[in-house]
Amino acid sequence: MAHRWQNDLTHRDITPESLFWNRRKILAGMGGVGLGAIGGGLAQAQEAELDPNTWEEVTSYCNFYEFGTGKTDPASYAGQMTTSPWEVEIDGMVDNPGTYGFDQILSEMTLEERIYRFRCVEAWSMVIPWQGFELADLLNLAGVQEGAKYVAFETLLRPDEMPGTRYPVLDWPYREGLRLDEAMNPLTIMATGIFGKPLPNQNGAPLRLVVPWKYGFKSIKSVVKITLTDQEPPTSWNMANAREYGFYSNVNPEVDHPRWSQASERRIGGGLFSRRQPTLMFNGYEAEVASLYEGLDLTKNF
Ligand SMILES: Nc1nc2c(c(=O)[nH]1)N[C@H]1C(S)=C(S)[C@@H](COP(=O)(O)O)O[C@H]1N2
Ligand SMILES: [Mo]
Repeated sequence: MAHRWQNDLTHRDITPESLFWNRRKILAGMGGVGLGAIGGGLAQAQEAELDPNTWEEVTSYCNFYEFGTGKTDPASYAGQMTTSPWEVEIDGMVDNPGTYGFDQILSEMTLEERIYRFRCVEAWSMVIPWQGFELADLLNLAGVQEGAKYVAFETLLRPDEMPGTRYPVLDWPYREGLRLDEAMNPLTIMATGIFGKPLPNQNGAPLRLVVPWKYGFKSIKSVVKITLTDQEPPTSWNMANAREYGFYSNVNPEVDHPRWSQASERRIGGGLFSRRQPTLMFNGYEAEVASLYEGLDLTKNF
């Protein structure tokens, strides 16, 4: 599919480590001198957005509650999940309902790279180079029927391979949903890889949703079911705590979580240089998606 949007992150931003450290040194040298400090501050804010994360960071610090609630549980336990063969059931208001094999889906889709900011509702973030295809292309393959308004997603539920699902942490299977126009937005992708390699199990192999302007929990992993519907679908975190997690869950620095501020975020990685940076409206994708929410009170529809 042709690009219908402009990315401000490019391959260049997946910087070789040596260059990365040099850039940090250059920035460190800019701070603290009169007017220069202002320029340095601005440059630093921009850098903060573009700093890449490493394979190690992206694959070892994860949320995948089916394998436990600890950040390193997915990397420890998701290896047991069988991801081949893999089938995705597409049903509801579509012309071509049925079971689609992962390889069959891949053969129909054009893979491309998308380097996106990724912002968890817990106020940490990364920059991740995904490979995948636009969800719209898959939905068009299934043939969305007139009257469909929402897309519902479900994750695999296989308790013998997913130790976390033996506990009622969430109402399993993990469920998510989007409005149809959000699902059809060109920024919304189904990812099959990171850093040019197939998705590791802990990151949602073999196929997961990525919605870069929403909090990370909307980006449901290891998807086995996609349903087109005219009703807003129930979603796991909203079912667990509707006061804290809304259906929309758009990244918004002005609407705080009841228990913490969403105005800033901790960029994962960087060790000594680990720092907080301002959270951007719609995670920096305002130009692409703000129009989806025109006239909607984002404080109420959080
Ligand atoms: N099925 C499923 N999908 C999930 C989750 C989960 O626990 N189960 N966690 C979500 C949350 S809270 C985040 S922040 C992202 C984390 O993705 P990553 O581990 O690839 O960074 O996955 C989301 N998708
Ligand atoms: Mo998250």
